[in-house]
Order: sequence, then structure tokens, then C-alpha cells
Amino acid sequence: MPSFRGALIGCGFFAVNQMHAWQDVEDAEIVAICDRDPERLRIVGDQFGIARRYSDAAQMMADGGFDFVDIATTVNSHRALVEMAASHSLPVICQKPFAPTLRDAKAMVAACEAVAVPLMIHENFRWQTPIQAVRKALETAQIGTPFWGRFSFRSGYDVFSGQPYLAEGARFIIEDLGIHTLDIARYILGDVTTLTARTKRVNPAIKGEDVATILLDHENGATSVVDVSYATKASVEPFPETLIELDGTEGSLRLMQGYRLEITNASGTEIHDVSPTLLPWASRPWHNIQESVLAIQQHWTERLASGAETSTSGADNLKTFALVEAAYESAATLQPVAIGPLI
Ligand code: NAD
Ligand code: 89Y
Repeated sequence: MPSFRGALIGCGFFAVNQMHAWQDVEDAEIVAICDRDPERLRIVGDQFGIARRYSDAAQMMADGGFDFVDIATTVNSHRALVEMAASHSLPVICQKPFAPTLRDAKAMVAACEAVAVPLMIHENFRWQTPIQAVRKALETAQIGTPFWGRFSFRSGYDVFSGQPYLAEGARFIIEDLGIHTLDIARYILGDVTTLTARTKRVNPAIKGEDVATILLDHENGATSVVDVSYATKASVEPFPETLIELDGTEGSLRLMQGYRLEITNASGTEIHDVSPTLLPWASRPWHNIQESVLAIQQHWTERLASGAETSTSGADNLKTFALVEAAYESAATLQPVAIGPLI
């Protein structure tokens, strides 16, 4: 019997990955699911053999019988559902983006802190195998102290067919995808003091911006560029790879398309294959993301057992979410935005 039983809310497009991953996580299982849409509830319930099915999250939490809640709904429901979990003293995972506004996100952190339950944002990109490899190269001082970086995600992949709501919001790429890239920049080069951003909408069929270029000043003095696009037509489509360039005092590092990591220093150049594992339930090109879903859910379960804070706790993710808010503000005003006062 696994030690931890969970209940998942939101049985849509991405939740299927989370359900597959929960089957692989050691020491946790999903025992109840909830969705307002009866068809999604039936599909996911039947696929994963979950008997306890609810259309109402309040009813599911009132009935209880589980140790944590995993929220896989879209952003507008996040605050109410996290606060509901906190009111039942249930540890809670919430999908990105954290909330519609930084104010909501702070209220969610406060609600969980008030009852001393962990809140983890499902910010999985930092758990990808290639990103972990870059972090390890820095930790083992292979390029010395990094002073410059570029974190780049440029694609023409059709994300709208699987996630039609992405075409409808006033905000698109920074809130949906750039949020991951900004989190990776923080994870690799540390927290940010000032941000400057420019955005564009190239695709006339969507409402929000699909291109963003963001300049970050990091607390440690490094400078980086986060550039994201869903309007880039490449000869070989890179979705969903994040490419990274880092220059350090003792060398440089390039995470290139095709999951190739090149590290250059006084000893020469080493080339590593940092491809993600293709899990049995995964499919290309999503396997990189799918593997990171398993990694973050395993991390949650281990931290639930030890009581230690998760890597992407609510408190940590406020600092990533602040960069999202700052990017929209900077793009609107054409001014740099200081991050400290936002947090
Ligand atoms: P979706 O619209 O396909 O699924 C959401 C589901 O939640 C729907 O079935 C809807 O009926 C249900 N729902 C909404 N509010 C509810 C409520 N209050 N109670 C019960 N059910 C409710 O959306 P999706 O594409 O699966 O995205 C879900 C979240 O996952 C989004 O926040 C998205 O940004 C995120 N996402 C994350 C990644 C990642 O790599 N971390 C990738 C894709 C999507
Ligand atoms: O929703 C997005 C995410 O989090 O990862 C990729 C995605 O599915 C489309 O941009």
C-alpha cells in the first residue's frame, strides 16, 4: 500500500500525463478524481481505473479519504481550489500558472502557511533531464562562475489544437510557456533584481502575445536573456526543447537542439547526450515534459514524507510569477521593472 493517497481535480489535456506519472511514482497513488465535465471524468476515470469520481471539488474534499490534492485545472480556478484544500488542511499541488495575479498567488501562499500545509506549484520544466544536467555542470564548477546566459524557446508547434484556451486569453506566451523559461533562468542563474521586456503578436488568429524577449539582471551580477516564441518556423521543429547558452569565468556551456550539451573549459570540449528517457506511456516530442512530470511528482511525494520544502514551493514560485507580472508591465510601459518591491 502506498503511504500517500491523492485526489486530482481537473481531468483535461495535461492531467492525463499527471495520472500516468502517479502510477509510476513510488509511495503515492490517486484514489479520487474530480471534473465538472462528465465526459472528461468518465474518460480519465475509466482509463486509470478510479472508482471515486466527483463533479464537485467541495464534495470530494468534504468526503476526504486522501492525504493531498493535485490541482490540474486552468488558472482561473486555482485560488479557490487551493484555499479549499487549505481549509481542509490538505497539502496541495497546483499547476502553473500559479494564479491570475500576483495578489492571488500571495493569498494562496498565505492560506497554506496559516494551516501549515505544503503548497507546491507544478513547475516541472526545471526537472527536465537536460536542465538538471546544466545545473549539475554549474554545481561541479565546470565553467566557473557564470556571468551571462541565454534561455531560449523558439517554436512553431501547434499548441492550440490540444489547448484551445491558449488562443483566447489576452495573455499568452509569457504566462503559459515563458513562465517555465523564466523559472529555468532563476534555477540556473539565481534570483532577479530587474527585468526589461518586449512582446509581439505575430499569429493573427490568437489574442495574446506569441513572442517575448526579456532581459534579466540577476542578484549575483549575471545578465541573461529569456527569449520565447511560438511564431518561429524552423527547419527542424525544436518543441519542447529549451536551449541554453552560458558563459562563465572558466568556460562556456551550450545546450543545443537535439539534447546535446557541449561544455568547454581549459580541459577542452566535452559533448554529452542529455536526452530525456522515453517513458512507456510517453510520446515524442512531449516525452521531455512527460518525464519531468514524473520527476516533480516523485519529488513531492518524497518531500511529503520528509516534511522538507519542495523545490518549487508556493514561496519559491512567487519569485517566478513576479517575473511574469513584471514582463507584462515592462512590455506595456517600455520601462525596466524592479522585482524586489513586487515580492
Ligand atoms: P484543460 O482545459 O484541458 O483541462 C482542465 C480541466 O479542468 C477541464 O476538464 C475542466 O472541466 C476542469 N475544471 C476546471 N475548473 C474546474 C473545477 N473548479 N472543478 C473541477 N474541474 C474543473 O486544461 P489543460 O490543458 O489540461 O491545462 C490545465 C493546466 O495545466 C493549465 O494551468 C496549464 O497551464 C497547465 N499545463 C501545464 C503543463 C506543464 O508542463 N506543466 C503543460 C500543459 C498544461
Ligand atoms: O501549456 C504549456 C506548458 O506548460 O508547456 C507547454 C504547453 O503545453 C504549451 O505551451
